[in-house]
Amino acid sequence: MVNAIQELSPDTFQRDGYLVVRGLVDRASVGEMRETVLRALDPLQGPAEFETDVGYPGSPASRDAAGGNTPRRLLHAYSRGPIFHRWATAPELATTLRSVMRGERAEMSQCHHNCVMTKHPGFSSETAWHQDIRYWSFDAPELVSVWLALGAEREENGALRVIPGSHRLHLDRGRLDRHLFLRPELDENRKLIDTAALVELEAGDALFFHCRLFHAAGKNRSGEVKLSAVFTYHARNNRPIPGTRSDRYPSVPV
Ligand SMILES: O=C(O)CCC(=O)C(=O)O
Repeated sequence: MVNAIQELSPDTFQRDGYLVVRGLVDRASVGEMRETVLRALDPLQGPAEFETDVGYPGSPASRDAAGGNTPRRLLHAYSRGPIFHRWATAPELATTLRSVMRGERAEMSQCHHNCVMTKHPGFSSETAWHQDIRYWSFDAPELVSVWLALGAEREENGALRVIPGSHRLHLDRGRLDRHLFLRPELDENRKLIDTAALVELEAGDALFFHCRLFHAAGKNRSGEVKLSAVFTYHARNNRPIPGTRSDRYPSVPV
């Protein structure tokens, strides 16, 4: 299911905090993932997070409002069928992760991401600039997420934007709002945001990104749902802090 990785530069990952591997997953496997997800969307098979749960700009005000039942992500993707099982623990993925984790073996966290993003036209919301690590608790803030596009991702349908190198910044607390999003009204944040790059992907492309990389995404203004499978990995020696949300389920060695 996973195509050989032609060339991969761990140095690029360490410098930019992300890298894109084109055509990583073959067409048939992407098709099987899409079918599994579309079946789970109609009728909706939980657990899911709804747009209204996050309250981001553009999300419906409540479950009773128009679009209030729009799922934002299908949770527990790892448990949603063998195709996700195989992808999340694919040996080729393990090799790539090992190279960006300085030689350590990777484990997949079942507690974070482990989802399929389902960005719907009409009722999707905007995700402001944030670092995923903000609510995660591990020995070290060194996790890597793998975002697999199950269709084309463009600005129009809410593709991710990233701030290259931002995983290496140490920002004063005042640069972030109460939910730990970058405060866009501050000049110094504006300058940082102006350096952002749009990550355009095709089906089967994968984005590897660091948990401290600032990223954001817009609404889906196209006519079709955008689907992306996202799993998060930590090195075997980087443990979740006992008793936290990051420790609810055991990690899966890859
Ligand atoms: O697709 C989006 O809206 C971004 C999602 C995201 O950044 C996240 O869940 O951390």
